[in-house]
Amino acid sequence: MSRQVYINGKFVPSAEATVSVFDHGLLYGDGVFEGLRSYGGKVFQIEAHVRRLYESALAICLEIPMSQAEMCAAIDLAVKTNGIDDGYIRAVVTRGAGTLGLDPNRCSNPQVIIIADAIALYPQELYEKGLEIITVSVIRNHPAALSPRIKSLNYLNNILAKIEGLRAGCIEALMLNHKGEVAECTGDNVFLVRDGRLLTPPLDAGILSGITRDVVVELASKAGIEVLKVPLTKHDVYVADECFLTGTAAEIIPVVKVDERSIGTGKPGPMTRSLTEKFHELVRT
Ligand code: PXG
Repeated sequence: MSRQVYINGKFVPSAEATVSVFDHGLLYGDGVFEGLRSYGGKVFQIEAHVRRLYESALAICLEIPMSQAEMCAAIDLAVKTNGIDDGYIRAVVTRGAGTLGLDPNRCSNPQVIIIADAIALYPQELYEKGLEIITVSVIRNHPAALSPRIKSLNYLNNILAKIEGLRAGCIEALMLNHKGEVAECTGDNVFLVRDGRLLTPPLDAGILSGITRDVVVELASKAGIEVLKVPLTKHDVYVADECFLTGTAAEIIPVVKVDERSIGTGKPGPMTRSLTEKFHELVRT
């Protein structure tokens, strides 16, 4: 179905929504993005996503030519204009067209793009049975080289990890950081359950500050579950009672096997199930 795509303040049919081949977003991955989701026509955690988009932009010295409130309104409008209930929204800001050189000061026209579309969900079977993942050799970007907290248009680090995972038959891949600690998956944050407590790597493990991660931490805390943001090793994963991933697209998805080792009982565990129920309740209200 042809979508109306927001580009620089206007809605145009998707075929006409184009950017220049001189855009530094294309030439260098110089730009930032967000992936959001709508439930029943309402965009979930819109302020948090827009805030992270502006923080990513700030970190790469990219000035977005509209306010956060205007961005929220434009995202809402993109969902309404396309008549979307349960959908996926991609907000992109590129550095804009410049010269064939790195200098961002030669780009004067950042492009603001919002695409609202249907959501492509993981098969339901994966939620019931759980995922099998592997640890890949590609480590997460060193924070001193390119902070994983920036959701930039350069996702090659994650794509290389995803390729390695896919070639091993896994749709998600576990990435370690430069210290060998557990960081995150290619598009999802990681949680473990051990002795009734919830464990997840801290931000300084070099990960994206996931919005679903924050929501899950809050749901768990409200339910009286102790949550620890602590450095984790592969060993911690292997001996965990439960493991699950969180992300805008995946929501909460159980992991039952890591590097060919069964996690816990080898089936989605009770805390994963209970947090998933709470998450579904939250997004449906
Ligand atoms: N880590 C990374 C590297 C991500 O890219 C997450 C964690 C989870 O963050 P949120 O804020 O979504 O809970 C992400 C987000 C896609 C897709 O199309 C990927 C993400 C989000 C939406 C869609 O694969 N990644």
